Amino acid sequence: MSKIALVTGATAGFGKAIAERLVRDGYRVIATGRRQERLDALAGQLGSALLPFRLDMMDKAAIASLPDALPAQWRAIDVLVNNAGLALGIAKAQDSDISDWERMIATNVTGMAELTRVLLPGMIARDRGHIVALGSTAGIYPYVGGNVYGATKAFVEQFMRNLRCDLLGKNVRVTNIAPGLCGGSEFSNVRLRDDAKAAAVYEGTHPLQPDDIAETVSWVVNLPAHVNINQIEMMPTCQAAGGLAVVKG
Ligand code: NDP
Ligand code: 8X3
Repeated sequence: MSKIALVTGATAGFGKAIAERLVRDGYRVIATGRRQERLDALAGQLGSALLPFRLDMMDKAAIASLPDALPAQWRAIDVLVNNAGLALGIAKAQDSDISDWERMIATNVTGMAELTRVLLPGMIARDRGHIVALGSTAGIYPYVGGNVYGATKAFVEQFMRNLRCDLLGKNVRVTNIAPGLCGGSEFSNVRLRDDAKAAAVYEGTHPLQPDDIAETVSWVVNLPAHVNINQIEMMPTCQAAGGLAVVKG
């Protein structure tokens, strides 16, 4: 029987590319997100290897009941890809909208951690599993306007590192993938709420693409079971860290 992967945020960007790639790799994939029509379109494209399952990462009750809500033949999840997430706004902290902060924390931190918690006992009982998360270079390198978004991704990184400690001896692998600038997704459209400004972010650059992320996920999950990749930090060649800032005068 083929392995089962659950990919959150599979309606766009990285998640869609990861779902497509894992189906090509021979997995059966549970694709989640809020936009049902996109999940249905993906199922139409990928056939019976893909199960569309609507899940809002801010809906605690839906997350808690997820294992029982899945069809019986889809419950033995081998790989969880914690991909769903978002940035909202680029304002400095003092000018930010608190409701944007709440949505980022509810989705990127609370929902991600709760879904992981709900699926871990099954993986431990079956003595196999892999939790993969999409962190970000924003969780490693600070930048102006990154405030709560970057902090949610720092949470993702440290949560994954701590899970490695808790799961030692349980044959459940844990990997954080932290990409930098990546185009070809809706990330900046969602963040900036302006398609022209979103397009301008990538003008004159050659950013990472969702298929680069999918390739990386495919590599880490298909390694032999005794190999655990703890963390991958990846950037496009056109990007590097910018150094520290100093105010003079
Ligand atoms: P997209 O905006 O293209 O995709 C985000 C996905 O997350 C969508 O499928 C969306 O589905 C889902 N999502 C958002 N909120 C919720 C929610 N409340 N419940 C369920 N699903 C939700 O972004 P990317 O593909 O670029 O980003 C994917 C991940 O990678 C994110 O965690 C992001 O922070 C991270 N990342 C992105 C980088 C980039 O430069 N693009 C770089 C580093 C990390 P729907 O709206 O249908 O619910
Ligand atoms: C996305 C990368 O630098 O736009 O997580 O925050 S960045």
